[in-house]
Amino acid sequence: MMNVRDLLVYLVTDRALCLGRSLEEVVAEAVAGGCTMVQLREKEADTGEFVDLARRLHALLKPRGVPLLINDRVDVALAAGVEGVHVGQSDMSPADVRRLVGGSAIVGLSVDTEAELLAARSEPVDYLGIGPVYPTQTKKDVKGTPWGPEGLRRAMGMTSIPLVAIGGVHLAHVPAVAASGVAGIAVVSEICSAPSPREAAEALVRSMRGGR
Ligand code: TZP
Ligand code: MG
Repeated sequence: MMNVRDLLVYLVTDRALCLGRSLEEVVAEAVAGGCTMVQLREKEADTGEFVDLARRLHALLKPRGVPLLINDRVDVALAAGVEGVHVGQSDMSPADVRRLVGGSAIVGLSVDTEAELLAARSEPVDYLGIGPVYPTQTKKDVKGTPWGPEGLRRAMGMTSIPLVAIGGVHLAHVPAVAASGVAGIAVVSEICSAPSPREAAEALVRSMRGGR
């Protein structure tokens, strides 16, 4: 079972944005800085490479108690024995994912629009990734207009599934995003491309906790 607190500062990986550093290095730093969950997102890797990467990250994360999710690929998640899977609207349905991974795995779903958010309310998922919150260069095929903090606040009134805000979230946005009541933020570039992923994660965690 997922602990909602694990959603607080959620790192979604993109190797191309790691400034030449290895993914293991960036993830280890992010977790040292307090990042609470990690999603391995690989759009180009061959299956064998994807599973190897997942195993290596899992070996690093499991002893630290940080859940690892796999983007899209249930088979990769099962092979590597990680904590869960995150799917988008055109991937395997959450119900099929749930049947394959079982009741105790973490399953997340992306929602881009209000219609998707409403439809997701009956899905067997642990959280919804809602985005984009702000414009982003990291994902080119995002649908809909950015939600903004006001949109997130409205979304909070439309579902009881925990929400994680994704897309264009940078440190300066965190107070407004956190004030909307979402359970967490998910970031790619703010951590992967930071000069110090550890310090970037620390700052995000501190700000999500209200600057304390
Ligand atoms: N899904 C919706 S927006 C996005 C994903 C994977 C990219 C977010 O990247 P960044 O760099 O945090 O804007
Ligand atoms: Mg997908």
